[in-house]
Amino acid sequence: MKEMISVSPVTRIEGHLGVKVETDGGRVTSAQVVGEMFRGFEQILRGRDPLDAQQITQRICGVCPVEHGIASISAQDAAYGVTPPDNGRVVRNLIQAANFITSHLTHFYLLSGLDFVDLTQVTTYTGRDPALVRLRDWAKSQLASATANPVGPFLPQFTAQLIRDPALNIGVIKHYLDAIEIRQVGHKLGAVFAGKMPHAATLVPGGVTDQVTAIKIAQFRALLGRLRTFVVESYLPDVVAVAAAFPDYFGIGRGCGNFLSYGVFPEASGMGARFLPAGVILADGPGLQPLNVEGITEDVRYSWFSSATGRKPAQGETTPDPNKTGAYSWLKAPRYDGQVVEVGALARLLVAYHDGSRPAVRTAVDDLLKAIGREPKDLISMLGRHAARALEARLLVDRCAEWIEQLVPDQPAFTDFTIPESGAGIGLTEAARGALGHWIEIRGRKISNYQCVVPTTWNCSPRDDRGRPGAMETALIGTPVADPKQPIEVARVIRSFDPCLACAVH
Ligand code: NFE
Ligand code: MG
Repeated sequence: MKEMISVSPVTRIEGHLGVKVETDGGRVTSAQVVGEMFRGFEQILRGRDPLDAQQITQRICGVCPVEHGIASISAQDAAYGVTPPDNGRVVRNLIQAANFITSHLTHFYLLSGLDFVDLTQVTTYTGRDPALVRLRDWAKSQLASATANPVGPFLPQFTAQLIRDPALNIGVIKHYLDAIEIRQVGHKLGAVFAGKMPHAATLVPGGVTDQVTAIKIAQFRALLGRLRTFVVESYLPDVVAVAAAFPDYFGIGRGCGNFLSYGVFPEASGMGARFLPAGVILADGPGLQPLNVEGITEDVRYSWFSSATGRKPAQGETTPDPNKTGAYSWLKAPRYDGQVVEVGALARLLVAYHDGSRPAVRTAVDDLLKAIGREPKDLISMLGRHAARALEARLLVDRCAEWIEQLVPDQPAFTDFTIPESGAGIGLTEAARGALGHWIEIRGRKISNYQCVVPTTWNCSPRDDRGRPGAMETALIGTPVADPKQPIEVARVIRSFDPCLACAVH
């Protein structure tokens, strides 16, 4: 029997997302992923001073502002022909890595956690952990009051099989509460060199405006240690345990099998070798291929834009048309060599794994696969995306400990530059959610065009000009749905991408 299921709005994500799926015989046969609002940052930037760009684009999002700032200043570095000194490059990496780690643990516990844990078990908690005791007493009082919306923001939730092992369940709930505190530590870590978080004040072309001092290095080390303890002792083990509790989800939400990464965290002067490398893997291709920036285009046939379709971002246009016939989303449809690709931590990890030149990544992936008794191909799944984020957080807490020792106190972190009369630049980096690119064009020392191609635009894109569904639309196809009124399986696949629609529609 065919059923239409609409999940709109999708909660516990960032931004305005609606998902419609059709099922037949209890499985999804087609999906429409809808970006439900328009924002217009690319219009706002036109005619402005280029140095406004890294501050304005950071306001695209409160979750990944640093990455928009880095993409913007990298595009400007290229347009101005300026190279940050090593201190500037390393400080940028540290601010960006702090944002990745904070974002990943926030996503697993605060956004996705309630898809797995059974909160009602807290009401029978008999232990002495003060945070759990407070939660228990509060939950009991809420449930006793039996209002229409009991125990928000935790309930109501879709009825589903949740974690069955009571010890694991209460342990993950405890870490959910810890994560609320720990993400403050993550923001403080970023703010050591960003001046403030979430929107970094110190990011500029040529490096950073902050000064590297011995005191800041010591502050960073101390905060990193706290974050590291949580990632190593709670986050990664919880993801492994949750994966063991929901083994079916290694076979659900597999998606298109095409992956793209721009690479991130340059470890040599200029934008040279990146800790996580750039590359493309196509399911029916010869394996890992080098990234060709010229392969990136954006289609708009099914998007509410009247501007030209199939453009490369450097020539991109953004003209909204809310009445366009046949369109169903405010996202454009980015494609690589005409192919649908998935971006994100899983793409970065697979590219780095196949690249083979990063022993730390290979060892971390192999150790994880051994711990969960899986093969690399199993990572291409709903659970694989969660595992990739946790592994990346683990790799980054260790790498940050090495980067911080590379800073030289009281040495410059900024190289001066002049803004040319006209010019252009591309800034390619990775945000927590995947490949992020900014394209800037300057005429008369003002921004004449600015185009952003954003991770969730890749992942949540609508159909392209040839009618092929986007990465999340593809991943939803085949998903089993036991009860159309409680489509938890669909929600779990959606959240495995960690979508941010605020970014995607920019
Ligand atoms: Ni608004 Fe973002 C990240 C970017 S996702 S969170 O990570 O860029 O599209
Ligand atoms: Mg754009």
